[in-house]
Amino acid sequence: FTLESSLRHAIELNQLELYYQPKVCPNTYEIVGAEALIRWNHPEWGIVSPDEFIPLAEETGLDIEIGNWVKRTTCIQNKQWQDANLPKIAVSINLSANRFLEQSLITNVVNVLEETKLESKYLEIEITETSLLENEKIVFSVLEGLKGLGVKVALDDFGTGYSSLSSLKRFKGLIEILKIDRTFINDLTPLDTADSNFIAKMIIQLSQQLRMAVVAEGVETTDQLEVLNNYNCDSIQGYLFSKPVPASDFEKLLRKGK
Ligand code: G
Ligand code: G
Ligand code: NA
Ligand code: MN
Repeated sequence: FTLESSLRHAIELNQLELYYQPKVCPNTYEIVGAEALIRWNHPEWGIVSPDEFIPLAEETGLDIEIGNWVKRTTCIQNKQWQDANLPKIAVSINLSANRFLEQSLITNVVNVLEETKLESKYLEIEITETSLLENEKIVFSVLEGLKGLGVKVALDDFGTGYSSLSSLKRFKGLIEILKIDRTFINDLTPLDTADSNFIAKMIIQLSQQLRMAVVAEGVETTDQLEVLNNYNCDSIQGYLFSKPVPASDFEKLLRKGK
């Protein structure tokens, strides 16, 4: 109850903050994108992880307001970076299944892009497979709506769900980015013949065949980086390059370009 009533006031009290984690090219280290990740700065509890409050927000309906805030704040921030002549990158947001599977998402996104004057190609939406398992009509209608707008959808945590491969087949052309779950990246070895390497390599090749962009999540070591570079992975994200950081720190990274 305490958590819920505090969360209810978190937005108006300015306690929510977006951190940004860069996505970089494994070859040049150039920043090619970012993911926005929410944090709650509580005056007594300190920084609360979304793992702790997003489920509660979803149960109580508070995630509607939070989701709108995340979308709008990301677009405002990205436009601000662009207006400051920093390199133009797409920034992705995470949407829970309930926030993804509603027709109002489309009008919502249109309105936010119009208000913030951000071009649609600079906003991306990350969803997990759970979002794709619901009512087929709604799933297709939302995916097609976003595609029509030019907002790309990324399939997050790829490989961990129940129907990863069939999702790719059913939604071919509508989901344009694939994010390899970090459990597969953890297991990479410098040895090209290890079983774990085959899996990552296969996912990368698969995405290339399907003309999807592929991002490796959770890259923590230079060995992993090297392997992913050899496999021609488009971009990498992980502690090796940077943790998720506050906007001001991310801006410094972006200013350096790498
Ligand atoms: O950044 P971190 O590891 O703390 O994120 C933990 C989890 O919270 C991840 O699964 C991430 O996708 C999720 N998450 C982070 N930010 C948001 C957000 O703005 N909305 C939703 N729905 N989930 C988020
Ligand atoms: O579910 P999703 O993929 O959105 O979760 C992203 C989460 O992964 C964030 O909470 C982020 O903090 C975390 N993360 C990002 N890079 C790394 C990494 O290199 N290692 C680990 N263990 N977690 C990471
Ligand atoms: Na994500
Ligand atoms: Mn993920």
